[in-house]
Amino acid sequence: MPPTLILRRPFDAHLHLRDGKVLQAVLGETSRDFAQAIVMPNLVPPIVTWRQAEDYRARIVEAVPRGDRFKPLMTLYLTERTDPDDVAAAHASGLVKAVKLYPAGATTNSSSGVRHLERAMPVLERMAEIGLPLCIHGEVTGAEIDIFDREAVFVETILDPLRRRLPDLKVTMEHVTTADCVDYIKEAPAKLAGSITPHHLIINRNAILAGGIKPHYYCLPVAKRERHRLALRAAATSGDSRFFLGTDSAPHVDSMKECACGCAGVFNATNTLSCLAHVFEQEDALEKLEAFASLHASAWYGVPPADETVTLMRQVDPIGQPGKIETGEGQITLFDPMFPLHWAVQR
Ligand code: OTD
Ligand code: ZN
Ligand code: ZN
Repeated sequence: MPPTLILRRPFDAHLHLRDGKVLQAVLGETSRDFAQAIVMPNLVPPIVTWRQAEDYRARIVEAVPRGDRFKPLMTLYLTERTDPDDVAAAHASGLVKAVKLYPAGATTNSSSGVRHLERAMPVLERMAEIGLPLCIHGEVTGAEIDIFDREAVFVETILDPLRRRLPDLKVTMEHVTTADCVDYIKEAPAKLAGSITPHHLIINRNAILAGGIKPHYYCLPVAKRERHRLALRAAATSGDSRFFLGTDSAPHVDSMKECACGCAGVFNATNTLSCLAHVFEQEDALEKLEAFASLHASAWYGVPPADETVTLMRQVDPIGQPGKIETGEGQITLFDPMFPLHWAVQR
């Protein structure tokens, strides 16, 4: 019998599903392995209201391939005009599990995001009262700040003051990429957690730039130096419940990435579990994988973990990977970890 891992079906705490043909093409890549996911609201135009989230959820549910059981957990995109009552009602209905803060201009489809945090304070105060988590794309946007420093500067100049002002607000720092942010989360007394992507556990910034420019490794926050990657691996495999999987699987068709101004995003849904098993095995922490991928985020968002399980087996030969998936709008390239994967999800 080959080495086998049985996990509760995982929880992806940060997922981009898009809409239309791309939604149809990518959803099965997640629903095949995952029981549930926190779905990002950065469509064009974004999902801002309860009503929009309800309609988007219906489109996702409609697109789930037959035979898969998948629960989309919805978020609202915070703007300076968001109505606190609408947010509270969407939360009370059970539909919305978090609100997402994109500093305007920080990442893909963030132009409707927040320019002056002060203007969003009434919503944030209400969220602190009702216990609704805020998910944050934690990067400052000022052109004067080096792109590799934008997360660390955000933690110091925005996140820390916000948490001091609203200590009851539950905050998820999304896609943590720096040792600075890992340390900040570990030191926080409460109400703060961080999601970590598979790709930030695997690549450092050399993957993007050394030996030629590799657009499929470009995402935001951009991958950092090796010491940061090692800090992320230590956090993910530590068993600390404040760190959990958020894949940030962010599909873009190849023509949008392989060009003079390619957009940010790594599509990894298809091989996330194989990549994670590889990383956790390397770190001698396979027994911590279920907590990271399936349990910590469920507890944080107050959603029961899945009853069903998923089984991974370590096979001698590398698993076959598609490389690209087809959509009605072009091909999407799958994240290539640059090493052979041996953990196969049993289907
Ligand atoms: N990062 N791309 C996208 C989102 C994320 O910041 C993120 O959450 C996207 O394409 O939506 C990316 O690089
Ligand atoms: Zn983000
Ligand atoms: Zn994202």
